[in-house]
Amino acid sequence: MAHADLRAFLDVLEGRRELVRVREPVSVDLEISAITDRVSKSPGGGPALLFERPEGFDVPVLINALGSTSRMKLALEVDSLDAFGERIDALVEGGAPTSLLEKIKMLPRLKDLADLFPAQVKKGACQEVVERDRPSLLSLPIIKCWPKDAGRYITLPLVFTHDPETGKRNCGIYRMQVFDGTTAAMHWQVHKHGAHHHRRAGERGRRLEVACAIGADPALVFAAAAPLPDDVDEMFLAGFVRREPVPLVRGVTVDVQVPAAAEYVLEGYVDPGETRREGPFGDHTGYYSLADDYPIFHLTCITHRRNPIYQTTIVGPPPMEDYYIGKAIERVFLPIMKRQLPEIVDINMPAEGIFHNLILVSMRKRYPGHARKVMHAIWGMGQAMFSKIIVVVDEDVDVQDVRQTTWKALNHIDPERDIEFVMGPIDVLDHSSRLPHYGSHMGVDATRKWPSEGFNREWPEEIRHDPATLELIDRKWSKYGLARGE
Ligand SMILES: Cc1cc2nc3c(=O)[nH]c(=O)nc-3n(C[C@H](O)[C@H](O)[C@H](O)COP(=O)(O)O)c2cc1C
Ligand SMILES: [Mn+2]
Repeated sequence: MAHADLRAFLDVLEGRRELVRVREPVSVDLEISAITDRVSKSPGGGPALLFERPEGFDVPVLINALGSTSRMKLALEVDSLDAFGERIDALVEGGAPTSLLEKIKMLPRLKDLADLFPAQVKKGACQEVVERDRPSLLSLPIIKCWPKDAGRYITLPLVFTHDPETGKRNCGIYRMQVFDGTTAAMHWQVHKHGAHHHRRAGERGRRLEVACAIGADPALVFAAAAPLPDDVDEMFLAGFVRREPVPLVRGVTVDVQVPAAAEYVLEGYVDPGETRREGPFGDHTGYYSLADDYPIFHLTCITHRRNPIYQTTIVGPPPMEDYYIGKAIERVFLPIMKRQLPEIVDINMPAEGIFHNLILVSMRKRYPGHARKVMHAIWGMGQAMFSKIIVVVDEDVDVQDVRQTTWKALNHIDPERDIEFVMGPIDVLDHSSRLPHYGSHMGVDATRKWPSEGFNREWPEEIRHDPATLELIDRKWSKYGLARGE
C-alpha cells in the first residue's frame, strides 16, 4: 500500500521507532540545524526528527525524514533498493515495439503503466486552508541552516513547472532563499529542467507559473530528486514507486497541478529576466556555495492542510539526509545505466565525493581502451555529466569497499599513461573550476593493462593464501590460544 501522504509515512516511522518528537522549544535559527547535523552524524544517520515547538510558530518542523537507508527503503516500500532497481529496469525493458505482434504483447503492460500516470482530482487536502489575500512566507517555520547563510531557506520544496512549449510537467527540488513575505530566490541551476522552462518562457516574453509543494509522500521527494531525462514526468516515477497514481489538484491561482495530499503549496510565478543575489548558502559540498544571481519567485497564494507539518532538510559536510536520497538514486538507476553500458558491474559514489566529485566503476573489460569508453559514456549520461573524477576498475574489485578500491587502483595506475583530462560541464556547486559551470574532469583507468594496450610487462598475481592452509588453521584455531580472529 502506498503511503497516502507524509502523515501516513510518519506513522510508519513512529511505529518503528524511527521518529523522535522533540518537545523542547527550539529556534528555527541555527538550533534545529545544529541538532540535526549532530544526529545525522550518528551511526546509520540517526532518527527522523519532529520539532513540535519551533519558537514563534505553531507548525511542527520535520527534518531528516529520509536520512537513513532503512527509512529510504520504507519510503520506497521496498526490502532492497537493488531489487527496486530491477523493477524499474523491467519498465524500461523492451523499448519500442517493432512488430504488430510485439505491440499487442506490450498492450497489457502499457495499460498497467497508464494506470500509474498522475490522477487529476477535484479537491485536495493541500487546499483545506487557502491564504490568498495576504499570504506570507514568514508564516512558515523556515530554518536558517548555517551561520553565514544569506538568510532562511526552504530546503525541500518540490518545484512544479510546465514547459511553455510542450506543456509537459517537471518537478525538481530547488532550494529557495526567502527575501521577504512574498519573494524568494528560485535556485534552479542552469542545467536543470526548471531553468529550461524558465528560459523558454523568457523567449516568449512570458512569466512562468510555479507551484512548490512542501511535505508529501516521500516517493515524491525521491522522484523530484531523481535525474530523469527531459520530459519524463517525475510524478509518473512517483506513481510507479507507489504502485498507485499520485493524485494532483489544480492550484488556486496558477494553472499548475500540485500533489493533492501535500502539507503546503506555495503558488506563484517567476518573471523572465528578473534576478537577485542568492547565497551564500552552506551546501552539501561542506562549503558555502558562492552568491550568484537567480530568478525571483513571487508568491500569489499559500494553501495548506489543517495543522500542517513543515518538512525541511539541511545539507552540509557529508553524510547528511541527502546522502541517503542520493544513494537510493544510485542503486535504483544502476540497472538503467547497465542497460546502456552492460559492461558495468557496479558503481559507487562515496559520501565524501558528494555524488558529483567521484564515481567508482567496476567493469568487465573486453577490448583495448574499453575503460575509457565507459568513462566517456558516463560523462555523456544526464546529470552524470558532472562527474569530476571517474575511476574505472576491473570486475574483481568491490567498489562498495572504498579501501579495497583505493588500494587496488593505486597499485594499477601509471599516472601519466592512465589518467586523462577532458573539459566539460561542471556542477554549479564546484568552487574550484576556473570558470563557473565549465572545467576539467579526470578519468582514471585503473584496470589491468593488456598487451593490446601497449603493456608488455608481466602483470603480477594478487596474493592469496592457499585454501588447504586456511582450512587447516580454521580447524586448529582454538589450539593456538588466540582470540577468534576473523
Ligand atoms: C535536498 C536537495 C536540495 C537540492 N537543491 C537543489 C538546488 O538548490 N538547485 C538545483 O538545481 N538542484 C538541487 N537539487 C538537485 C535536484 O533536485 C536534482 O538535480 C533533480 O534531478 C533536478 O530535477 P530536474 O532534472 O527535473 O531539473 C537538490 C536536491 C536535494 C535532494
Ligand atoms: Mn525533470
